[in-house]
Amino acid sequence: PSVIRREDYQPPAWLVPEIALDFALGLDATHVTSKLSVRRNPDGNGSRTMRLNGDQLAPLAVRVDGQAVNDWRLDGPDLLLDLAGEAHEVEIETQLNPAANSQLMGLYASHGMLCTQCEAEGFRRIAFFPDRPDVLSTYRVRMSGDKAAFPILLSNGNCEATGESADGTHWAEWHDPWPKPCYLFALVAGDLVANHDSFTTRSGREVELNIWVRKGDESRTQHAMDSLKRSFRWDEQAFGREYDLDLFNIVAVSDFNMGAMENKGLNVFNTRYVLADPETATDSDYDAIEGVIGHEYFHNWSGNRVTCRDWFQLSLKEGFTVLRDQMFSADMGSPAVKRIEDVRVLRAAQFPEDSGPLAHPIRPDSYQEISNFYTATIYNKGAEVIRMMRTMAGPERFRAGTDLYFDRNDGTAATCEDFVRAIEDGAGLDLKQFRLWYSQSGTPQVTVTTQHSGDTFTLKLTQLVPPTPNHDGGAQPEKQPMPIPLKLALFDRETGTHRGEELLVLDQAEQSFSFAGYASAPVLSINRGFSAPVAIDFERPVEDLVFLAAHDDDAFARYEAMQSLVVRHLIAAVSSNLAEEARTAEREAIVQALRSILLDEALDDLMRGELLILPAEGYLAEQFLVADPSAIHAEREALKAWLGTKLRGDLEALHDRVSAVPYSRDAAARGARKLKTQALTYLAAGAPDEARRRAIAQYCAADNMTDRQGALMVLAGLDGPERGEALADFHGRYAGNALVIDKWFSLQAGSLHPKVLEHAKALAEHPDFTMNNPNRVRALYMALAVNPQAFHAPSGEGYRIIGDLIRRLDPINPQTAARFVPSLGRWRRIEPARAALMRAELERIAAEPSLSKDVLEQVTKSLG
Ligand code: DPP
Ligand code: ZN
Repeated sequence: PSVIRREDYQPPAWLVPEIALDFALGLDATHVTSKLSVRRNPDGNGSRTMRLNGDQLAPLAVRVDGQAVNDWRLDGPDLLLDLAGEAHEVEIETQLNPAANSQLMGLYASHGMLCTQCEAEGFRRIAFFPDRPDVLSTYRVRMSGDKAAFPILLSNGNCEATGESADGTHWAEWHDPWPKPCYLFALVAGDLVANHDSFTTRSGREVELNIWVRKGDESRTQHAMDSLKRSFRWDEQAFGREYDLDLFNIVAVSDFNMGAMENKGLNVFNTRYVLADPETATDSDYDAIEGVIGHEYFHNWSGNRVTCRDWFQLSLKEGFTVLRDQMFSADMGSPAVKRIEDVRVLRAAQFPEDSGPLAHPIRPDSYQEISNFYTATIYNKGAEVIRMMRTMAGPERFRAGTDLYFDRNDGTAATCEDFVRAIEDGAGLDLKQFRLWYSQSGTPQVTVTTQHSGDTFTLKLTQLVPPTPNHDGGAQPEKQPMPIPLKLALFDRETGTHRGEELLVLDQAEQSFSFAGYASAPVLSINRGFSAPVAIDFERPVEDLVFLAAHDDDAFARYEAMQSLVVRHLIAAVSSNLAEEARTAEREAIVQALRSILLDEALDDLMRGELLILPAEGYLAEQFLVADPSAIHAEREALKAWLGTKLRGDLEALHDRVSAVPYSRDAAARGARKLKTQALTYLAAGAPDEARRRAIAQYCAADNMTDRQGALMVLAGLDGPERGEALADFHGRYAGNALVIDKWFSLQAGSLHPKVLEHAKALAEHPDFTMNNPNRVRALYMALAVNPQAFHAPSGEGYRIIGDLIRRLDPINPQTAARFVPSLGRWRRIEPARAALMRAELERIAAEPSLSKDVLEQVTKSLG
């Protein structure tokens, strides 16, 4: 397989300042004529040969300056054309079959509509073109098609003309004045209805807003529309960014590989990030919609106005835009809860990536298939890296840095280096050493030891960036220390207060920091707000954790203290380092800590819900060099049961209290709903009969999806006739609502029920299951892959099911298939018997005769 390297970047030999596309639309035959005005790039290598990328395209006709030519040649899937002069007009015709496009890249059909997905390299499945993000063009798009089948015709920019023909077809012409790379091109044709609205920008531009959906779905678009208007306003206020066209369209599509796509002026969304009403969407769904709507809208500046020079710079737009959407959601809701959720996602998805076979820096050095690099590292760690710059600069100086970045790079295809330099210059930071965060992979480990003598408190910190596997010859044998900004506070044990938060930057392998004026040893609160994406190793007395869990005024640090209390207990218990008495004593300490959280009247319920969440099994597994998933699962479940038993009275009282709160979207009611299901989860472990009774009542009384799904999830994990009845009721109630039926699949595949693998196999045969819809595939199989007791069943059956899925899905949709490989790729960190089974499964996949590049890259790297 060929490896693409960052260091090999060459500017394009030819530029395409303008392109005109003409589509004669049909579901199984769409004729495309593309007219490229090309110009030799003065900064290119001067080659006469223009490379036009293609992917399964055949040129039906090639014309240069109006004359048919036949001296073009194919180089693999690409078309090469020699051009003599400085500027030419190149015209190529191709024919596509959208209905046969199951990969969902390029132009494809979904429920009778036509739509496109071009990022990263889908445009080359539509037209021969230099498919690279540093070729920016203005687009003119004409499309024609059957008016009855495709009454709505959309593309980027503004609609400039429409018309009808006598034969029942109609046409539209769109023009996008903003030059863009082809990955931001989009076209949609179908029978759609819109929620129409408008927004007036701060300089008085009136923007028409439309959210297009299939008929019948329009009543579920209001939350998305409200989120969109809040996004427009927020970006003006927080980053000074204003929208730049008179029209902003969103289209919801049910067959979609990603969450959503930021095409200029025409965002295409997975229905799951658009459609919501209380009856069918949970509170988390509402939050996710707000976050993704914001994310895609914010790309208009961080991604579209300033795009990426090449795909190695992906984090330039994605890391920055994730940070922007996190800040937006924090401002719209609870910053404390949002921060905790974001860290939980980072630890669940990115830390394992960083310590596994697919580790890569946020700016990778090489790839085989770019689709595999839309990762938690590029997105979430990328956001953390930029967040650290903001922490060190402070909000105002950081804003000066981003203003400078947008000013300097507007209209260009930029690099991560351009971003860092703008922050350096605009914020007045020296980021020389900090650039290591872009080139080194691996989660740094910071070890903390403390000393108190006289009235001085001393902190000794060491950092280690662990070695990570390096593929394609890009070895990084030794890592260098990086600047790690750590927020900290020193608490007085008596008063429970501190003298103010400080920011330290640890930038050497080993460093000491002293604090005078502490007659008695303070309690250290470190990495507050998760100021750096590192793992902290700090042996400390349990009392200090209990103290911080009760007193820390930084919400994240308080959560972290609670997590540490549980994590250290479970690690010791799993490693069988605990005598029975010690185990009981530690469990009791956790009972006490949780009880004070349950009873703390100063806490709001959303935050209380965060503090009650036990560390995930995946995160616990990460704490071991080699983990035993059964032991972790058993010990964690046993702790849950202990807590459910010991706290039964408090949990029942809690469930009673929150069940009385009526439905609304305000924070108090959302907090109540979060706790309702959490109380049931603990009770299910400690007092299953009581939990069953309450879950049935909650299910039947539910007037919203959060309560109904939560109750059903608990019931799905328990035995008894009610389980089947409730599942059947749910399925019948929401038949035909694809997003809700996805939940029905997920909660069975994700359940604690001992027969979950049998259930999953039956679900794969259910008439509602299909391999052709990525949401449905993920609903069943991703839920299973992240369900530790199912996936890691000692028989290896969980691995087999995921392995079979990858092999069957690869020929249909390689991009989605490849997403399942990392779960098996973790084998080195799992105990030997299971590791052998996981590895065997990867080998079975590798032995398939014609694997996609996507799956092949992930499998080889996972085995290598
Ligand atoms: N649509 C994906 C995202 O917004 C890729 N750009 O992150
Ligand atoms: Zn994005």
